Amino acid sequence: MKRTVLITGATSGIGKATAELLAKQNFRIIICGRREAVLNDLENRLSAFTEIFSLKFDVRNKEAVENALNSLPEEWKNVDILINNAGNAHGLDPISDGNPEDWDAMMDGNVKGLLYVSQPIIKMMKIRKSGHIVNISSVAARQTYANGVVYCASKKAVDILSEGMRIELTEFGIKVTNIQPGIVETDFSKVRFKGDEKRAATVYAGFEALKPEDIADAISYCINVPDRISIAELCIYPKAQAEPRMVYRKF
Ligand code: NDP
Ligand code: 8X3
Repeated sequence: MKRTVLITGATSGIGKATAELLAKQNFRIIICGRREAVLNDLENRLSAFTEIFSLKFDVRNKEAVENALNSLPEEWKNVDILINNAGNAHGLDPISDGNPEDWDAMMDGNVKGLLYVSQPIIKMMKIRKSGHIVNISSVAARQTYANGVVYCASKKAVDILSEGMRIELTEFGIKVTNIQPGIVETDFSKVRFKGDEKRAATVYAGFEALKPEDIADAISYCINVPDRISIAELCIYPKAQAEPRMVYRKF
C-alpha cells in the first residue's frame, strides 16, 4: 500500500525536488506552500505518477494551518510521513542592524510554523502508533555565523525540536530524522536577499553547490530504509564546503 507523505514548502527548491522524486516512488503526496499557481502546476504534473493533493497555507498562521489540515478529505488524513521543509532566511545583518520583521519571519516560519504543522499530525500518528517526521534543519545549526545569527538560532531550534520529538515519540513507534544540509542552490538566497538575484548568485559562485535533488535523495533514503532502522541525523555538505562560512571557490 502507498504511504502518504505531507511536504511543506513543496513549491520550490528542496521540497519541490522531494515531491518530484517521491511521486515516482511508492508514495501519495500532499504538497503544501503559499503559491497557489505553483501548487496547481505541480499537482498537474505529478498527478501523472501518483495521487496528489495540494494545500495552500502559510505555516506562520496557526489558524490557517489548522483549517488546511482539517480540510483534508478522510482518505488523506492519515499522514505516514511528515517532511517539515518550509522555511527561509530573511536578511544577512548583524543583530544591531537586523530588521525585527525579518526575525519574526524566521522564528515564526522556521520554528513556530514547524510546530503548528507537526502537532495535529503527531496526535494522529500517536493514535496509529506509527509515523515518520523528517525535519529540515541546516548546517547553520551546527555553527553560528556573523550576520546570520537569528537564522542560525531558528535552525538550532529545529535541531532541538527534532531531538525532543524523538525522545517523546519513540515509544509510539514514530521515527524522527533531522537533516542538516550545507549550501544547496535554490531560491533560498534570492529570498534572503529580497529578490536581489545578482547578490544571490554570488553565494553559489566558484564551486559546485548541492542540488535540491541531492537532499531529496537523502530524504528518500531515510524514509525507505527497513522499518527497524531510524536515521536520526544527517549532515550533508557540498564537497567544497568545510563549515558554514568556509567554502573553497575557484575563481
Ligand atoms: P526555497 O526558497 O527554494 O524554498 C522554500 C520553500 O518554503 C518554498 O516552497 C516556500 O513556499 C516555503 N515557505 C517559506 N516560507 C513559508 C511560509 N511562511 N509558509 C509556507 N511555506 C513557506 O528554499 P530551500 O528549498 O533551499 O529551503 C527549504 C528548507 O531547506 C528551508 O527550511 C531552509 O532553511 C533549508 N535549508 C536550505 C539550504 C540551502 O542552502 N538552500 C541549506 C540548509 C537548509 P511558498 O513561497 O510557496 O510559500
Ligand atoms: C542554509 C545554509 O550556510 O547559508 O541553511 O546557512 S547557510
